[in-house]
Amino acid sequence: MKTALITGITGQDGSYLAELLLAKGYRVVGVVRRSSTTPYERIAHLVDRVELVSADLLDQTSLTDVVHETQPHEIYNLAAQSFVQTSWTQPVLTGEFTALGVTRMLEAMRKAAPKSRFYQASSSEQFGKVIETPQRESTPFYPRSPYGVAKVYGHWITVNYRESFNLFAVSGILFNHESPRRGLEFVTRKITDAVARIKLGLQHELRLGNLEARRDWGFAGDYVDAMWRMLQLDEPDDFVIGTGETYSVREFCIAAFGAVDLDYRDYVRQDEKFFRPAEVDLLVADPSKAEQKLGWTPTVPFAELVRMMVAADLARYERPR
Ligand code: NAP
Ligand code: G4F
Repeated sequence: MKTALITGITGQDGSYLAELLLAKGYRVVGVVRRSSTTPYERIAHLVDRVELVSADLLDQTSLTDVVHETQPHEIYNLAAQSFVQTSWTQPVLTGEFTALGVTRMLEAMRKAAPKSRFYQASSSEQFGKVIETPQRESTPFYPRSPYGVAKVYGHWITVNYRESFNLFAVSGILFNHESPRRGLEFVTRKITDAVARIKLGLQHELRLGNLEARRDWGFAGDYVDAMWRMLQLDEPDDFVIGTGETYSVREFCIAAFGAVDLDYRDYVRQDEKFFRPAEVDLLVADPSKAEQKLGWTPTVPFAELVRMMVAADLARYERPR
């Protein structure tokens, strides 16, 4: 039986990845950070089947100990301060978690389990003010936020440890991926949650920032499968993962409100508070390398993703009524 260690198991991707690996027969060990409460809502249905161990991206000793004791075949480093907007108000913390946290995990693996295979959660935010469209593995990085800068560091330190120490370490440059488990502060979930509340008379307007930003949005369940495929290769390599389609925040609103027969123009208001100091205007992936070398293709088109998220939020609010 293979063992997988997942940092960030309580997050959106961690929960889908744990499901996938359990279905494949893995022993799954998840890193959680110490808290006075146990907010494991995304993995509540899995806690009997996974092992949870305590460690923190800020603490080298705890990370090295966990890797030493677990001796994982595969390490998925998903933990991060992942909300771009917060990276401007907490830039140093974001750098500690999202950049140096990667080095700490790589050091833990190098010292305690050098034969393990390491996946780093890189991001399309690294492309930022894009140099070319669509973005592929060779596209130069131009990050536009402290988060994006931290992810560029995490990406290159992973490449560097692979080349310096001959570790099996790869970066997946993943474009935005969403689901009913997406955090409520991210724009897609903020919209689908508001659509459900408005439809049920619990809310009357939705305040958003830049409606013209374009993203390549896919389904998170598909993207964790790509992570796993990367760690099954004969040779470590980095991949762009996305759908190859791009839509604006406005188009997401049209689809989400349209799913419950509402017109977004009656409810959406723009608010300066949600604009960013520097924006990423356009992201769209060229996933052809992943298609060819991983045999990976996305299975959930944009319209279906939006409908899935709206339906899940409606069901969530309707349940207690
Ligand atoms: P998420 O839902 O925000 O989950 C983040 C996870 O990191 C949570 O489990 C969180 O634990 C954990 N974490 C944060 N700080 C930690 C610390 N100091 N020590 C230990 N754990 C810590 O993020 P996601 O959407 O699943 O994304 C997973 C990864 O992929 C992240 O690295 C993100 O930056 C990257 N990424 C995401 C996307 C996307 O579209 N979703 C695209 C590209 C890359 P708590 O539950 O305790 O907060
Ligand atoms: O949903 P978002 O906050 O996601 P963003 O910034 O693209 O980052 C997400 O995807 C990255 C991959 O590219 C990940 F690495 C990262 O961890 C995260 O998962 O914002 C999407 C777009 C932005 O252009 C933002 O300006 O939506 C725009 N937007 C407009 N109004 C808003 C809002 N974003 C948020 N969060 N809230 C708004 O009210």
